[in-house]
Order: sequence, then C-alpha cells, then structure tokens
Amino acid sequence: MRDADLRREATAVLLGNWERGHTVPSRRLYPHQWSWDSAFIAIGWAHASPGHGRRELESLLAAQWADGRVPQIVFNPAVARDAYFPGPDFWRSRDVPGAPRRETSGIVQPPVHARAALEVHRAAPTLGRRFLRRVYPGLKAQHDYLLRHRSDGDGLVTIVHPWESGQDNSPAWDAELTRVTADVEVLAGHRRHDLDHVDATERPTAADYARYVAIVETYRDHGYRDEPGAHHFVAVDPLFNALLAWSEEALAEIADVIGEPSEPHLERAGAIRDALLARCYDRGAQHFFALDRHGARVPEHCVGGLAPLVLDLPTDVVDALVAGMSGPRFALNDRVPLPSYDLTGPAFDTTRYWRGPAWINTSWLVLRGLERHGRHTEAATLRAAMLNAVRQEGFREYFDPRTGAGRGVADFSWSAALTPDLLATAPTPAPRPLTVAPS
Ligand code: 9WN
Repeated sequence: MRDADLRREATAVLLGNWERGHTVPSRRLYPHQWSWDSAFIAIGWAHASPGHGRRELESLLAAQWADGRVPQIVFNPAVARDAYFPGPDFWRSRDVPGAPRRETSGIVQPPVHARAALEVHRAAPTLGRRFLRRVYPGLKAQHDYLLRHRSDGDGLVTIVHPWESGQDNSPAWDAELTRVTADVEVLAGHRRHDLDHVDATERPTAADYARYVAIVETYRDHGYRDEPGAHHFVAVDPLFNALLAWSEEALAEIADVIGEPSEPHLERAGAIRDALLARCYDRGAQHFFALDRHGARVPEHCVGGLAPLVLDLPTDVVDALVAGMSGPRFALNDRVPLPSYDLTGPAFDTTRYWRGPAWINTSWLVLRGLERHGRHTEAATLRAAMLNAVRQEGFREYFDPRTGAGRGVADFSWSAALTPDLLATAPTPAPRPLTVAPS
C-alpha cells in the first residue's frame, strides 16, 4: 500500500471514531474518552487536522478534577450507562466534591499530554500560541497533582491501580496484585462487556478483574482522596515516570512560548530522570524495572522499562537498553513492533494483551527515544516494523509479538493516529552511491 493511501486510511479511522470533541479509542470496546489515548490521538490529529487535536486535549482537560487529576475515562453521556464496565454508576464521581460535572473515573493514566499539546502546537504554531495559553494551567495542575499527592517520597510518583499504568495486566503488577484479596463474586452484579468484543484469552482473567474492582471500591470509599488506607495497590512504573519527566520538558518549552518561567519544569524533569536512574535502573540487568510499594525492583523485563529512552540518559545506559531490545527478550526486527513483555520471560503470553502482544504506542515511545539519542539504524528498523504491522493487519489494537497477526479490536484509534506521524518523520533514505560506468 502506498504511503498516501495508508495515511488516508488512518485519517478515516480517526474521523470514524470522532465523537463531537473527542475520539473514542474504539467504537465497540471503548466508547468513551480515555486519557492517554487522547494524547496519542492528538499527536495523530496534529498531522491530519490540528484543530481536532486541540479540541481532543481541551475536551479532556475540561473534565479535570479540582485537585488537578486528569481522569482515565471521561464518560460520554450520550452512550448507554452500561456500555462499558466499569461505567459511571460504578465510579460514582458525581458524589465526589471537586469532580467535574461530566462523569469520569477516579484514577489517572500516564501523563503524556503536555508532550501532545506541544506537538499539536508545532503543527500550527500561529494559532497554537493561544491554545498553549489555554491548556498550560491544566497541564501544570495535572503534574502538580501527581507530584504532590502521588509522590513515593523518594523522587518518583506512584500508581495506585494497574489501569493507571495503561499496561493493565503487565506481569510487573502480578506480585503486588496478589496482596489484594478479592473474590470473583464481587463481579456477580456486573457484566464485562469487553468479552463481547474480544476473545477472553486476550483479556485479563476474572481473578484480575475482581482485584481491579476491589482496588477501586476502597479508593472510592475514601472519596478518591490519596490518604492512608485508600490504596490496596501501590507501585512505581518506569514508563509513567519517564512520561511525566518528558512532559515536564515539554511544559518547559510551552512555558517559553507563552512567557512563563521554564526553569522549574526543567528542574522537575531532571530530578525525575535522576531518580529513575538511581532507583529503577538495574545495571546488571541493563533495564529499568518497576518498583513495588517498598521500593524494591520487580525484575520483569517490560517494554515500559525501555520508555526512559525518551529522556536524556548517559551513553552507557542508552547502549545497554539498545542492546537489550536487540537481544532475545525484545528481538528488535523490521516486521513486528516490540513485545510488551520479555519473549523469554516466565509470564510471557502471546495473546493476553499486556503480557506479550506488541502495541503501537509503546513502540512509538521507544522510537522517539532512539531518535533522541541518534540511534538512527535501530529507529529505522523499529519504524519499519510498526508500519509493516499496520500495513499488513490494519490498525489493530495489538499484534501477536511473534507472527505479527493483528489482535484485539480493529480500527483502534492510537494505532491509526501514530501512523501519519511515522510516515511524516520517516528520514529520507540515505543517498545511494552513484555507480560510475566503467570507461
Ligand atoms: C482500561 C483504552 C484503554 C487503554 C489502555 C488499555 C485498555 C482499558 C480496558 O484500553 O484499558 O483502561 O478496559 O482494558 O490497556 O492502555 O488506555 O484504549
């Protein structure tokens, strides 16, 4: 398929998923607005229509809570209340002082929004300056909430639900989840609609869902206040923290454009980067690991452990991460994007969504990291893999990490959204040496 056709198809998916001010990740499986999806989607809109990108981010920020949290899900009142589980009647944000009028969930997702806002601005800089002025306070408040209320006390921020990582059933959360006692009976009054759209072997198990529900119920009983006893689950995710630091760098650039002080943002970005290196980076394993609630490293190699590449890192760390992704665990190649989890790991599963399958957004983040560090050969290989996957299988939610077969739902928004970005940033091929005809 020609690049122009692929770009057109990607834009058609975004238009098909556009829903008056935001883009649903999937019409069938995810019929509302999701937080980090909107950031990746806005990056796609920046290429096709920056105006849509601005509305995408502003509609999400319109549902920001008074304490600064940007919710994981913003529910569309026009969609049936039980179309997605857990829906608005489970989260009950309407009962919480400081929650917005629009119903939302009460947890967050990885903060990649300031980065997205900067990219949308760059696509249309003249118009964008006013946009940046409008979104800057909300983006800053989003980061302030995380740094104030979710600090682990040692330079990093915690997540309090696996859904907050965006890598929901990653093996990195298994040990912490076993602390949560929940009977699958808690699911009795609810219906999981995800299983209507995707095979059960690809989704989290009933035991996982029972725990997900139990963690929310306790947080909800505490009015979603981050206070002692509110959290059954606590972990530090390297991807979440890397994106927070990367977005702080973006906030510094935004601050420059609109005449606000940028230095505090750069300082915050540097401090998070230093803490990631000191606490999550394992020199022996040459990988960034998640931390459990006590700050101990969880030695599972997940793709999120490559995400700190988006930051400024010492050369030896970059070399080690690139060696790790090229080795048997992640098997960098030009056909299938990076697996979400170690191909050789004990919990590896080719089908269950964050326990092996390859996702476009996480590979895109690693690609940005490779480009930042001038690793153009590996970047070209990874870009080729991502484009190959969507060309062969369409804009699927994720892909079998060994065969590249498309899995999850079709017409998944961020797989479509990041494609025009891959096509736009593809480096011009190196000039081939001219063959001099023998005289
Ligand atoms: C729960 C919307 C979201 C993504 C997550 C992905 C999946 C939801 C679910 O879909 O999670 O948030 O029901 O599985 O894991 O990263 O944001 O696309």
